Amino acid sequence: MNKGLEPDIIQGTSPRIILHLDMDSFYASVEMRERPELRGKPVVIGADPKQGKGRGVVATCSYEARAFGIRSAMPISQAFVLCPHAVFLPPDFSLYVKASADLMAILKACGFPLEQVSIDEAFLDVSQLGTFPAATKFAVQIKETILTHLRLTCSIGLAPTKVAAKIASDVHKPGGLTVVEPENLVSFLAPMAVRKIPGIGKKSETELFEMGIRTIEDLVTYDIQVLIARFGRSAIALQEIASGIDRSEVKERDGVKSVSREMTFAEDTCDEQLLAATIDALADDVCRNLSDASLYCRTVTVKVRYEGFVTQTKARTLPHFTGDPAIVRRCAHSLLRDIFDGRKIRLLGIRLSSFDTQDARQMTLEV
Ligand code: DCP
Ligand code: MG
Repeated sequence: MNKGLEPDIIQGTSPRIILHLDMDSFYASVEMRERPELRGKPVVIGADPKQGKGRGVVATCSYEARAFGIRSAMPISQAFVLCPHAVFLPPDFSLYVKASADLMAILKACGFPLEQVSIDEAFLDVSQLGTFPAATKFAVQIKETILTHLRLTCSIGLAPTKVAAKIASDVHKPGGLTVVEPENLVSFLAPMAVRKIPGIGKKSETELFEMGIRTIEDLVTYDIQVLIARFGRSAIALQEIASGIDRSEVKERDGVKSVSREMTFAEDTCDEQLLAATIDALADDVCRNLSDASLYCRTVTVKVRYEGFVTQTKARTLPHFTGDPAIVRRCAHSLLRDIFDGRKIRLLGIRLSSFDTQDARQMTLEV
């Protein structure tokens, strides 16, 4: 019994200090770095807006574009209506992968446990620094190093838990540094929208809203039995996280977790030739990204969005790591055949995941 309490006791005497760093408007900032004439302008990265007739989505946009209400994942046609004079650019994924690798190299060189969670964000466990003031000083230095070496800005959150650090890094974007000391943890979390908790998506958010739960504090005070009846045993962990209890550790793994490409058709289609040609183009495109990042993958996922936005995905794990477009094409065609039900398709996408580096693969081959 007592053994199980040990981590809490340790945590109580010497709190962990977790740093979460997230780059500001990442793809857009990298583009603005490469093309100084874009600085200060509304820049939107994503599908071609085609004078408002384009059908894809916004990947991201500069903060100048956000002032017009443009956001990630918004239809590009809507972005065009909000700010027709914005600079619209297609994503240059290899450029972003390179900037990401440069960023992670800087973070790795700091010598703390590092967990990369996406192309532009990472956790560092900086508990060794001992105090929050020391960690704050370190965070300021990291921001300066990134600005000097990469000419990019980032936002940082420091907190005793991963969840709180991640929420904190988002509070004062862009360029923010938000410190949540242990004594402020509960009051920091309390007024936040439940959606801020990683893992709570739109669907769970709606369900929680229906139960009258809007803020993290609402979640903390809600009857746990009712929560369990609705969400199962995971409700216990959820309520703990809301209360500031989050034992998850910074896991040392790095690298991009997936690369994907998707295409929205100009008109919904079930033309099998067009679908096949699109799969080929998407497969070639993602494989190019994979090779730019010196990676091989094992899992291929095909995403189909039908008219009316019903979306289906299917994944297959290959027997070997590959970067060969022909293999990815074959697998993607077969997955599409499995899920295609004859309805008109709005969007097709391919995602590659379960990566290995080329070095690791070569090592495997030598064995
Ligand atoms: N991204 C994307 N599609 C999305 C969300 C993000 O392609 N729906 C890409 C583009 C972003 C990058 O991932 O630049 C990082 O995502 P973030 O959520 O961190 O967004 P940004 O870095 O662009 O902006 P922020 O300053 O809010 O972090
Ligand atoms: Mg970011």
